[in-house]
Amino acid sequence: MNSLVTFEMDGDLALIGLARPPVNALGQPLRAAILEAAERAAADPAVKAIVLHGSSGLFSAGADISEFGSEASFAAPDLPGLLLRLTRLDKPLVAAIGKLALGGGLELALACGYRIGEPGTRVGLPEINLGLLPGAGGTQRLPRLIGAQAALDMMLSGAPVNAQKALDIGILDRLAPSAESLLDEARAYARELVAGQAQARPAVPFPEPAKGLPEDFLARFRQDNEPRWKSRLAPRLLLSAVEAACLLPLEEGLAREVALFKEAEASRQSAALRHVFFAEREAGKVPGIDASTQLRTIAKVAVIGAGTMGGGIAMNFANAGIPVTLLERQGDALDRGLAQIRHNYGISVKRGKLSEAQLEQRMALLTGTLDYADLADVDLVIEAVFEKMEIKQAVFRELDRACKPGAILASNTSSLDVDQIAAVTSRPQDVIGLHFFSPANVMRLLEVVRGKATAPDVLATTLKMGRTIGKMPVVSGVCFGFIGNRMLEPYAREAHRLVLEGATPAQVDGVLTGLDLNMGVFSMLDLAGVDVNFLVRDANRAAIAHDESYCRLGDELYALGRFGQKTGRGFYAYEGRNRQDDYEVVALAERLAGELHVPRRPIGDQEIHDRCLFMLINEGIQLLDEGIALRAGDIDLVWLNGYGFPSHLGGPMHYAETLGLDKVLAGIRHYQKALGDYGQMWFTPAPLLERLVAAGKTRIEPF
Ligand code: 3H9
Repeated sequence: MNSLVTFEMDGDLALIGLARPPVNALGQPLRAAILEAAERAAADPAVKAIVLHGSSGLFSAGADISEFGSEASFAAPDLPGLLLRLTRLDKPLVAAIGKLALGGGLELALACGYRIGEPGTRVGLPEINLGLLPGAGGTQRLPRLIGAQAALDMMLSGAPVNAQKALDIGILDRLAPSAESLLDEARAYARELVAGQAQARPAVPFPEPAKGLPEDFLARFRQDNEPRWKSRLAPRLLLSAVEAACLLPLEEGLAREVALFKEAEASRQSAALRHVFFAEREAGKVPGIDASTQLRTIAKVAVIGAGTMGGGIAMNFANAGIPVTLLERQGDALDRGLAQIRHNYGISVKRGKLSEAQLEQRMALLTGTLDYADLADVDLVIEAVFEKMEIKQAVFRELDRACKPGAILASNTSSLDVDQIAAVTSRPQDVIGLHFFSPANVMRLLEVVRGKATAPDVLATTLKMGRTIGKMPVVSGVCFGFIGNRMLEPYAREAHRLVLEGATPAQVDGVLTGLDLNMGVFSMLDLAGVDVNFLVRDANRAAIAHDESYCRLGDELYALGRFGQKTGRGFYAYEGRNRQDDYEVVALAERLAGELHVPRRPIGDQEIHDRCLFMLINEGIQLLDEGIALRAGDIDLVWLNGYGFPSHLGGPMHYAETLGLDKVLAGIRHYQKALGDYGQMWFTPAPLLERLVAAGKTRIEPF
C-alpha cells in the first residue's frame, strides 16, 4: 500500500488513514492513494464499513494549493472524481475528523455518508480566501446538508466553524468526547451502522436546498452583496454554483461547479491570492533564525504612552490574555488613555462581539503607572511616544535603567532610525522596532524592524509574539519610513503632483479605489489628519529630499486649518462622513501651479494609475535591492495589511509582475522624459528593475 495512506483491518472495518504531513493536502499522489485504498476496501467482502481518518489526528486542510494553476490540479484521479467514486461505494463510510477539515478536506468528509468530530475539530470551506470556490462538491453537497442560506454564509465568509456548531447545523453527526478517543468512537459508530444495516448514505436532509426561502432569495442576495464584493470574481462564481445547487439535479450541479471552479482557478485574482497565501508563510522564514533559535518568554508587557497608539497596542496584548502595564507621564493622560480603552471595548460589547465579563477581564489585565520602576519585571516594553528622536532616546535611557536584563525594548517608531535609538542603551542587542499601524488594535500589519545590533532571539521572539497577538509580522531593515511609509512617499507624491498638474483629488482617489484599494491617497490623508501628516513631514524635512511642488498643497491646507475629516474640510469638504469635492482646493491647486510654473492640463485616468502605481512599485523594488525587504512577497504583505491594497491584486510587487515588468519600466522611462525637470528628478528606474527586465525575468527577486 502507498505510504501516503495507512490501511488497517479491524474486524469487518477497514481503517484508511491519510498520512501526508503536515496537513494531508490532497495533491495527486494522496488522491491516488485514497482511491486505491477505497477500491481495496470496496472489493473485499470482509469489509462491511470504512473509517477514513487522519493518521496523525489531523484530517485534511484540503486540496494542495501548490498544484493550482498547473496540470497536477486536475490530474487523475481528480478530487471531484475521487469523491464521486466514494459516494458510490455501497458500504457505509465514516469520516473521523480530527482537528480540521478545510476546503477539499471537508468536501472529502461530505462525500462520506457519516461524520464524527472531536471537541477541537474545526470545519470550513475557505476557498474564497484563495479566489476560488469549493470545487469538489462543496457548493452542491453542503447546501443539501445544511440548506442554501447557511451554506452560502459559510462559503462566502470562508470562516471555519467549531465542533459544536458543526454538530448543531448538521455537518457532524456525532462528537467524540476527546481527540484521543476519536478513532475508537468512529470505529464504534461504524460498527453500529453495520449492526443496524444502515444505508451507505443516509437520506439527504435538504433535497431542495432553497425550499422555504423566498423565491427571489438568490437574486436579492446578489443585489445586496455585490457592492461589497467590488471587482472580486470568486463570490460571484460561488453564488452561481449555489444557484445551480438550488436549480439542478446533483450530477448536473457538480458538473457546473467544476466549470465555475476552473474559471476561478484560471483567474488572475486567484493566482494573486494564492501568492498571498504562500507569502504569509514565507514571511516567517528569516535568515539567521530557525526552529532552533531559543525564544525569550513574553509573559508581561509594558507600553510607554497611553495615547491612541499606545492604548491600541496595549489592547492587543490584553486581548491575548497577556498583562500589560501602561506608563504615562501625567495621571490625567493615563486616566484618559485607560478610559479610551474601556470605551473601545464598550463599542465591541455594543456590537455583540464581546461580553461585559470579557470587557472586565481585559481591563483587569491593564495596569496604569507613572513610574518606570514598575517596569522592572516586564519581558517586553513597547514605546509609543511622540515621533521625535530626542524624546524616544530619553525614554530608552529610562528603560535601560529600569528594565531587567534580557527584557526586549521595542520602539513603535514609524520612521526614525532604530539604531540611533538603540545606541543610547547599554543593550542594543535587545532593541528592535515594532511598528504597529493605526488603529493598532485592528490593523493586522506589524513591521518588525531589525536594527544592526538586534539579537536573533529578539527578532525570533517578536515575530512569534506578533503572530500570537494576531498580527502579520513582516521584517524590515532600518531606513527612513521602513517598507510601508517609504513606499507611501513616492506614491503620495505623484497623487499630489497630479492635482497640481490638473487632476482633482476625487479623480486621483477614484482611479485608486477603482483598483479596489480601500481608500485613495486624499481620503486617507483626510482621515489620518492633514495636520498629523504635516507635522511628520515638518519634523523630517531634512531627511526627505523635498521637491517643493508636491508638498505645497498639503502645507497650505495645514496653514488654512483644513485638517481633514475632523475639521470638516481637508482635501475634500465633509458633511458628516459624506465627502464632496471642494472648489477651493481646485483653486488652490491652480494658484500653486501658477506660482510653481507647473503647466496644467487635463489628466487621463491611465496616467494617474501609471504614475502613482509605478512609483510605488519602483520604490518597492529599490527596497528589495537594498536588502531592507527580504522578499517581494514581504513588500506585498506590508501593503495588503497596512495600506488597504486589495489582496486579489496580490500586493504591489505581484501586481507589477501581472502588468509585466517591461511595461512598468517602459512607463517609468516614458514619464522620465515626458515630465521635464520633474520627470528627470523623480522618475529614475530602480537599477534592480532595469537588471530584471534586461535579463528577461518576469518575477521580482534579488538579482
Ligand atoms: C481547495 O480545497 C479546493 C477544493 O475545493 C477543490 C479542488 C478541486 N495545500 O499555515 P501553516 C502548508 S483549496 C498545500 O504554516 P498552521 C503550508 O504552506 C484549499 N500546502 O500552519 C505550510 O507549509 P510550509 C482549501 C498547505 O498550523 C504548512 O502546510 N484549504 C495547505 O498555522 C503548515 O501550514 C485551505 O485554504 C494546502 N491546502 O495552519 C486551507 N495548507 O511549512 C489552507 C497548509 O512549507 N491552510 N499548507 O510553509 C490553512 O488555512 C492553514 O495552513 C492551516 C494550518 C489552518 C491548515
